[in-house]
Amino acid sequence: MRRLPDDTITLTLPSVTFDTLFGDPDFPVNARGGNDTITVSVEGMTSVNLIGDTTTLLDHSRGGNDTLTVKIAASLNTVVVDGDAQSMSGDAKGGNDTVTGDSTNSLRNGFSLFGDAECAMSDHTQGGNDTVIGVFGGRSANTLVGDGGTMTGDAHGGNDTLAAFQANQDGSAALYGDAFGITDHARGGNDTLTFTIGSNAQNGGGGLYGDAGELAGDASGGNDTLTVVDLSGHFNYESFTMIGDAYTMSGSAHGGNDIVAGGAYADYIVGDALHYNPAAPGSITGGRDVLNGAGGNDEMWGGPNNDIFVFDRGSGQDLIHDFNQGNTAVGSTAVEHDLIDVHDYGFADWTALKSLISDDPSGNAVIHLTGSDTITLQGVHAADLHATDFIV
Ligand SMILES: [Ca+2]
Ligand SMILES: [Ca+2]
Ligand SMILES: [Ca+2]
Ligand SMILES: [Ca+2]
Repeated sequence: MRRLPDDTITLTLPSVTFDTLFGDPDFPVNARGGNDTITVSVEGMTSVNLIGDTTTLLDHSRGGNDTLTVKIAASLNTVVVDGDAQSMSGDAKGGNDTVTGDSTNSLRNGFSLFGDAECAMSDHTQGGNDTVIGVFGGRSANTLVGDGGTMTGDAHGGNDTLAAFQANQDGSAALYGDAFGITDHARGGNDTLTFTIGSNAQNGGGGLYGDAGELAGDASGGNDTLTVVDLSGHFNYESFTMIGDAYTMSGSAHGGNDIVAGGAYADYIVGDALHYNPAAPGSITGGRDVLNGAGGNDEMWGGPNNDIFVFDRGSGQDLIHDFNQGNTAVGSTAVEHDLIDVHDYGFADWTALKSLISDDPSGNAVIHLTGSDTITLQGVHAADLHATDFIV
């Protein structure tokens, strides 16, 4: 396999530029891209597409391990960065890239960062294990994707690390561990997604999707870890939708076993998906997820399969929508057994906890953990709960 040279390129693009830049512009089929380091500064009203290797990785081509950085100043820039290519097909493999967008001190600059390819990853393609970093501030909406725009065929997503950092007052980001859409027999990787709220943040938030916007066909989600870290130390408006697999699961999609840990705000915390369109009753299966909304009044859905809902001191007034009912949501008749972990509250035993559970006027069980922390179980009566439903 021909190996292309390693390049180091640093350049500044002036205002009003429309450019596509490649790490390996002349890329013969079945070559291996160089390990390139490319740093681009953009000044304003610039549209740039920075690509670590080439337009399309075909056949047995391999992307290099590239370090791509775009620094964004002024305002109204459009930035798309691909760790490897715009699309990948055949048996192509993406490299293990580090892709960074930084618009900290600028206004209205949205960037889209992809660990592998912004368009399709098809056939037997394999995404690399990439690090995708987005740092932003002024009124921008940003997108970080671990692998590609879409994954079809037998494509496999890499095991990626996605890190969004809100360094300034306003801004949001959507993080997808693998792709916007995954279908056929494609599989998501095991990804780590983190959104950090910086000390200057005031308004923002976003969506963290362990795998994709939609998992369809016979696609499978990976085992992902989603976390919000709050360094602001004071209460602002930041709200997150955090989903272990995908916003929508359809057909015969399968959820992975995910860990979802929210921030100090009112979040949506979801193990598998928010919406299900099964091809037949029970054709969709969920993973065994661990969900922790942390502070704020959170809404939680474990989805199908046996999930664990964890509550630590200061968890707020939370609502579990589908305790032991996630399989029903996809039309499965399999018995499901979710658990509620309240170990952090230090109750002596089940008897002590049971005395704090009663029905609200609508007949939903409410667990009164403290004067300010409660868990409401939608559609479950207090009398239906047992010691085996809890980790005390
Ligand atoms: Ca890559
Ligand atoms: Ca991935
Ligand atoms: Ca997942
Ligand atoms: Ca689940």
